[in-house]
Amino acid sequence: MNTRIGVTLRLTVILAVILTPATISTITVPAYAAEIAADVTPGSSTKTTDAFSPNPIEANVGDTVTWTNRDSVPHTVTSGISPQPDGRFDSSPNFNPLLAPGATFSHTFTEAGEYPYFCALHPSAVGTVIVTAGGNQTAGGNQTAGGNQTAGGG
Ligand SMILES: [Cu+2]
Repeated sequence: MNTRIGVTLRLTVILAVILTPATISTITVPAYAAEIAADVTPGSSTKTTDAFSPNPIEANVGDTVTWTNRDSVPHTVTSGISPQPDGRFDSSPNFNPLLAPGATFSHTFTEAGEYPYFCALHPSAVGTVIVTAGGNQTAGGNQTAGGNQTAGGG
């Protein structure tokens, strides 16, 4: 009898913790995900860290980055430390399809971290996406407190 009551109380406490508004706002972070535009810049075939713009691209977990090829020749957006793809994202696996002039490539970042990438056709063209777990920033609630914003940097 006592054990059963104890279990019931414990479940109630657990449910109360799970259903608190703070927890819910953390879970729904992807609902505030942003769309971030980036460019493969004109003339990027002969560029290095200025081949992609902005560089670095700063995003929050859940955000989607869309690259547009603003150059007149094809390129790729390939994750990894140039020239070695790491398979995390790639506009052009095995160079197919190449990112033609005017074409776009999108990737949604679901984990915090630094994501180096490059053009597989022009390995000197490199960029970085920095993804932070700063989802609460957009939700607004914690923005004034500032705590989560700073913590997101690491
Ligand atoms: Cu290229």
